[in-house]
Amino acid sequence: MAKQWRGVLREYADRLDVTEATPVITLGEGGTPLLPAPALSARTGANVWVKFEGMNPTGSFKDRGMTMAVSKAVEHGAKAIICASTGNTSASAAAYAAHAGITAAVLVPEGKIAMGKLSQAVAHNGQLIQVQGNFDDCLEIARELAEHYPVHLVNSVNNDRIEGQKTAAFEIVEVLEDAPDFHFIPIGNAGNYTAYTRGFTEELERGITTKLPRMFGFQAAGSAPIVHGEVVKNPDTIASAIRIGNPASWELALEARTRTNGYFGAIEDTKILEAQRILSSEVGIFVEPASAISVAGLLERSAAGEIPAGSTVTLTVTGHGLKDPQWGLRLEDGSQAQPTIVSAETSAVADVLGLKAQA
Ligand code: AN7
Repeated sequence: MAKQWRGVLREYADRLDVTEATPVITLGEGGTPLLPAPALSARTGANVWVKFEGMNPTGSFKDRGMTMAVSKAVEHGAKAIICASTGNTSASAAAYAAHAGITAAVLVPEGKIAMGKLSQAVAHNGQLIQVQGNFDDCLEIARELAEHYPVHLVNSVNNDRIEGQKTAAFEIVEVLEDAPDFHFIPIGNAGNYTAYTRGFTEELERGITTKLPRMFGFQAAGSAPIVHGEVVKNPDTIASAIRIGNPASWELALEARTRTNGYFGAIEDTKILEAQRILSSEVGIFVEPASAISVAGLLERSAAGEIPAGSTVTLTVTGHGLKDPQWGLRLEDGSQAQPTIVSAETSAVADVLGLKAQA
């Protein structure tokens, strides 16, 4: 029988705080493809690879951290977990809690999370609470609840989440057989930026790699507290996953940028949507808007002359496009795609396609 990927806790048991006493709560996360992106290489002159994290069981990278956080929560006897979320964390928390047979309470900003993610949280029987506030308000409440009530916090302020997420860097190194020169990644709370930096650092310390990648992180222009160095009170962007004004891992991210000679940039929503379309139409990978910011960041930095030809570049795209499918139907001029309707005749379809019958 072909070998089945066993999830990140089992695959990387020697690199994580997993013991005999840890119940492994897994949905088979990790082991996602690192795909060459010839169209992006052609556009930039770099050697570009995409880490497609939408291939995780709930469709985002959050599963890597959630298998760790929920397994450790259960190890410590937790019967209920709680998180604040812009959507993906809630989907993942609800799924892993369901698998573990415990309760997940999820706090999301009212009306500000994508339909697919809302659907997942409900489908997995999460206790979904829509808060009349933004993500930052939700996180504050979740922290206070975890402090004063018997619920275990699984946001990325919980180090178990960062630990699980660092495994994506291990997987990249396994494929490339070294670290890349540059790694591009979206930033919301900066947990994942921190996690990849930790993963790449551990690989360097083990002597597996020869360098640290320069860690390039991107926030949406209307929601760019780290880039501008101040909390954003009312963050605004179509990339709802990263609509975060006061990132939880801010300090860790600053430290990681310094250590990797990294960069933080802000990207306008129109550029995010353009990059999403380039990735879906030229590479064949459909991601949600927040994830496309990695691609937009690369195109922007490349145009600025900051990415030397021949550099090895990896991009993390964090969540699947099916989470928030409305953006795929939006055409470049902002209008909605209208399907062409024809009668049920071969010749009618051929006419629309501009095909001429062969002689
Ligand atoms: C697709 O689900 O914060 O910088 O509550 O869903 O580690 O926060 C999501 C974040 C990037 C940013 N891409 O990662 C949540 C949440 C996608 C995301 C990020 C998120 P961090």
